[in-house]
Amino acid sequence: MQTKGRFITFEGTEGVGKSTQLENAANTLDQLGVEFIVTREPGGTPMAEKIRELLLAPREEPVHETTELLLMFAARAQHLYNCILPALDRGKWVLCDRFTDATFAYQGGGRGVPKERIALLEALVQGDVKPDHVILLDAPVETGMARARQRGELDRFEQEAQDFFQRIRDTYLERATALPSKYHVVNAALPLEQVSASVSALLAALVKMPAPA
Ligand code: Z5A
Repeated sequence: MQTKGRFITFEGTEGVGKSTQLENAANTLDQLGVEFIVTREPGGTPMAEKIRELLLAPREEPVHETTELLLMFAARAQHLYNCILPALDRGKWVLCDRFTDATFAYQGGGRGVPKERIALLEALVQGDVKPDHVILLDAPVETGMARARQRGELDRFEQEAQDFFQRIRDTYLERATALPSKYHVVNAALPLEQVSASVSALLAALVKMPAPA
């Protein structure tokens, strides 16, 4: 059994099933005897969760794209150094609901922030720390929106229009195409049992793979 920690992130547009699949992934790793933590962005520590509240709350004051970008990375720094890295150092796997790919997709693709600017902050905050594997749950934007909207009140991001989420989906898929060894695209439009089976099989394969250097 491979015991060295791995950093696995779950990404996708809203409502594709990240929370559902994180639960499934946790059950799978439990059955495989792997020690892990489950966490999320923005958030994951008490202070980063406060920043999440600031970011998600609908508000009348327009939020400048630079404010949004810096708050995402402020929360990430807190989360990375106080939660993710200590867990990896203890040999645990980290299953994280979103990470910097979401910044490239939402603030980059969605809001139009140049990706070079995001890459600068990524290097500043993370150094060379990046996820070992990204599980990209991909589904047509309308499918995810319909699922998410069943939940009731919409947060500040969920209030955006469909073309915002289409640019986000396109950005995720571009990133996945550019680095297929790291990004695992799962068809999240399929029935839940099939998506869960794909994610579980993927994790079982990753457990058998040697840990990245
Ligand atoms: N954000 C950002 O802009 N920049 C960043 O750097 C980061 C984040 C890190 C918070 O994220 C917001 O922050 C997010 C991007 C931004 N905003 N948006 N949009 P979040 O992850 O907390 O919020 P979310 O993306 O909106 O996730 P979500 O709405 O909670 O959806 P989900 O976790 O992907 O889906 P779910 O809750 O698992 O499933 C939704 C429903 O669909 C639920 O009823 C399930 O039972 C059902 N479901 C799930 N899978 C299936 C299948 N296969 N078939 C049928 N029904 C299904």
